[in-house]
Amino acid sequence: MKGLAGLRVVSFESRFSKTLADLIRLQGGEPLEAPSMKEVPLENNTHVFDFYEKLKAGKIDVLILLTGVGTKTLVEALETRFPRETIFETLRRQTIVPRGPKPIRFLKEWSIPYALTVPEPNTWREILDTFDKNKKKVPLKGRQAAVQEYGVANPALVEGLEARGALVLSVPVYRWTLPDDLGPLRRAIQEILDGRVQVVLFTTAVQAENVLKVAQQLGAAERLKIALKNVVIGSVGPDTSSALKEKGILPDIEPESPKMGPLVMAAADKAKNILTNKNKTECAVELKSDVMDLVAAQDKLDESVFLKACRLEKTSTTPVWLMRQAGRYMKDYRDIREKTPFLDICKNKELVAEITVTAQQKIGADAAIIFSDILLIVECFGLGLEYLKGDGPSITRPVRTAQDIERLPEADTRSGLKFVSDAIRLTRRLLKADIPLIGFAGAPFTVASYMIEGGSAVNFEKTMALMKQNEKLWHRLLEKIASATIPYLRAQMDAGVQAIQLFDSWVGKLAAEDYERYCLPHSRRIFEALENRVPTIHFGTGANHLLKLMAQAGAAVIGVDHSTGLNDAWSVIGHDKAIQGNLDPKILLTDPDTIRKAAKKILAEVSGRPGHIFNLGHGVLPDTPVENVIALIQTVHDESIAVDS
Ligand code: 1CP
Repeated sequence: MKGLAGLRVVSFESRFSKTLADLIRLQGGEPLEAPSMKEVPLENNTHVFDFYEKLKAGKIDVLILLTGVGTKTLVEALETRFPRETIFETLRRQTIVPRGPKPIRFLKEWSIPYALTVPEPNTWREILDTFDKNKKKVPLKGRQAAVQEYGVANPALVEGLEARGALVLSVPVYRWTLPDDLGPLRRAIQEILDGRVQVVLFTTAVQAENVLKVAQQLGAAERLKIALKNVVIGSVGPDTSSALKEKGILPDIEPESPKMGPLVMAAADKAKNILTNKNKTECAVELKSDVMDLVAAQDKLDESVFLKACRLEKTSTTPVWLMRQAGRYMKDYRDIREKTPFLDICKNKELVAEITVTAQQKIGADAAIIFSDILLIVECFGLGLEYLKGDGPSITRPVRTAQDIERLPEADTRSGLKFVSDAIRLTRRLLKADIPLIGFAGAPFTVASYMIEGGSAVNFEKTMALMKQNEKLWHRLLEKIASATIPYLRAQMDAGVQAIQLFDSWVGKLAAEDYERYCLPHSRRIFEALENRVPTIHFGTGANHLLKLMAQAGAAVIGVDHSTGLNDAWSVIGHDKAIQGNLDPKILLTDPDTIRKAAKKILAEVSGRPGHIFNLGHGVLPDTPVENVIALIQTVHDESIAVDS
């Protein structure tokens, strides 16, 4: 009798998925292939190249290497453009601080000296202690530090370095991300939760993280960990096993040789015994769950016209939603606003959910955007934020001087903006199952402009002055904003949004070369950190001259305003990206006939090319009649041009 006969075996392997499935079949098992990773080409590691340019130019004072794999991958990425020896020569001239034995092993192999040794257990605390003890040898105050990250960022370390006066450049190195098609992985998770899987096989360390990430999107990460206790867990080798243990998943099987063949043999040999013991010892957890529904709901969302268009797939009708669709033009909102100050509304999940859902339903939009504001993050920096009726936002203590920026605390957006995640969870439950919910944040430039100007601006004089007069300080500010925005957006994804929009509303004020130098790296860092977990949209106004550069920041969809034709914009950003736009919001102040004509013109221009999300060129204006908005949405749905391929 073959060892895996009668057992259903999940494999998370990606590249060699078929091979592993065959090995499982050879042992009589039924394989469930659930690829959980996608390789990111090394040459796409843009952060690495930006960092290397600075390194060569002598702009990095100290380089901290956090992991062995990351160090190796960093060099491999650089090798796609530069000869190995040149890279080593450059590195030999640097002050390098490796965190522990793994990066040291590579440095020794490559004959690259390092300045300090960090004692065990090599956490961020020991790294900071080591710097404290070696202030003379490797000072941090006023120096530029670069931190190589692999997989996850290390905010505690960055914060500690900044507290010691260093400027910190994070250098994330990526090799893997989630696969484009998450369907098989989601189904495998569902089967595990439903108790229909007996064995799961992990063949690399990254899989543990990715599987839990996807389970989390389904709201089932904790339940998955519990369900896995009833399943035989096979791990290919020690690195994978320690990644699993770190996540609270205990491997049952690890073969002597870390390869797929021996892993399957070991599973065939031991799985049945382990299963018998598990069923005896661990009281079978209640496995019937509502995850089936969660997965079905996720499938429904994935098939929505909005998300299909984000993925450049054909849709039956052109999806449409409107920026500021839940704002002051709507009586339902004004009634609530009469009684409650704006910030109080934003912090009340019931009101947020009500406003978001009512607006989407009333106008029939194909997506909802969570009711919130791009400036709430400013409160987490302790700057004081007010919304005065009719006057827009006002920041009580704007940042203007070096001291103001140095003093900005590390903003803890996960707890400071927890109310946004709470509101997202509630809104998700109240929205119709096939209506995606969009989360958002302001892009670093636009948020910085409010922080510097103290409120809405016309010419952005103070912002421009800071940018041009003190580049280091400018980058420090934008880095701080980006560092706060990343966990904020991750929290929104964890809470259940299906897409993210980054508003860079005022970035069009910048010349292209300034955008590229002062803003692009920070926006790009945010998109990269989101790792394509959901589709991303990148929007700016008056930014025609920046579209090509904005597209390089990494969003899947580019939002364009009404000052350009969609096809022209598309040819600049490339047809591998979806496009969102672009009716002039002033048209909505006219009458239904005029609106219909204008909408049809845009639809005719796009003529059914997949990947168009209809929207305005900017937000709905406060004086817009709601009937006009309804007429617009209706027209887009009725007049969509479906093209057969
Ligand atoms: O449906 C929705 O879109 C509502 C949710 C939402 C969003 C996505 C609000 C509610 N604000 C935003 C984003 C936002 N906030 C942006 C980016 C979009 C854009 O460019 O319009 C910007 C620049 C802000 C900043 C802001 N907040 C302004 C603009 C001020 C300026 O400089 O011109 C204003 C007026 C606010 C307050 C605000 N935010 C949202 C509402 C409904 C209001 C009005 C508050 C009130 O009722 O008094």
